Parts: sequence; C-alpha cells; structure tokens
Amino acid sequence: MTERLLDQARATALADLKGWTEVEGRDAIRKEITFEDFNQAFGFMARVAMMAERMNHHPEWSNVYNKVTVTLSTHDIGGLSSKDVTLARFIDSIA
Ligand code: H2B
Repeated sequence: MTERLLDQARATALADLKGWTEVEGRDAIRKEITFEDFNQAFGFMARVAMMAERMNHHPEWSNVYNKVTVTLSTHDIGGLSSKDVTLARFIDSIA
C-alpha cells in the first residue's frame, strides 16, 4: 500500500526537489519546464510517459509548444507519496 508523505518526511523530500511548488488547495506538487522547442518538449514527455507506465504512476500535465506543466499527486491516496518524489526526481534528471 502506498502511504501518504506527512510531516518531516514530506518536508525533507520537498526540500530536495528544486523548482517544484506546492499546489494550492490540494496535496500535490507542480513544475513548469521550458524547452528549446516543441520537439524537445515532446521528447521529454515521451520519456516520462514510458517511466510512468513502468511505475504505474502517471503525471497530470499539459503542453503548450515548448512548455510542459507537470502536476504530481497520488490519486489512490489523495496526496503526495514517495512515488511522486521518485517521478519528480526522474523528471529532473532528464529535463
Ligand atoms: N497515477 C497517479 N498519479 N496516482 C495514482 O494513484 C495512480 C496512477 N494509480 N496511475 C494507478 C495508475 C491506478 O489507478 C491503477 C489502477 O493502477
């Protein structure tokens, strides 16, 4: 069972993630990433999509030309879990 990140564990995990902000009104984190062009943005999305399938953990996201906005939250538990942190770290490693 995936557990919600709370208190100190949550604060520590979020402190390590650069550029991610907490979403107002729900337990989720968000980042807007800017690429050189649409091709770079879509290539990034394809790599994240494959990881998301492997993890069975999927982002909420949108794309406008060279920008991708990613929101991460664990729907099954209605909040942040270690899966969101893992996916955020992967995203930062390839963005
Ligand atoms: N993605 C995210 N972000 N949160 C979830 O709780 C989740 C998911 N659950 N992808 C998975 C799929 C679940 O709905 C399926 C049935 O395994």
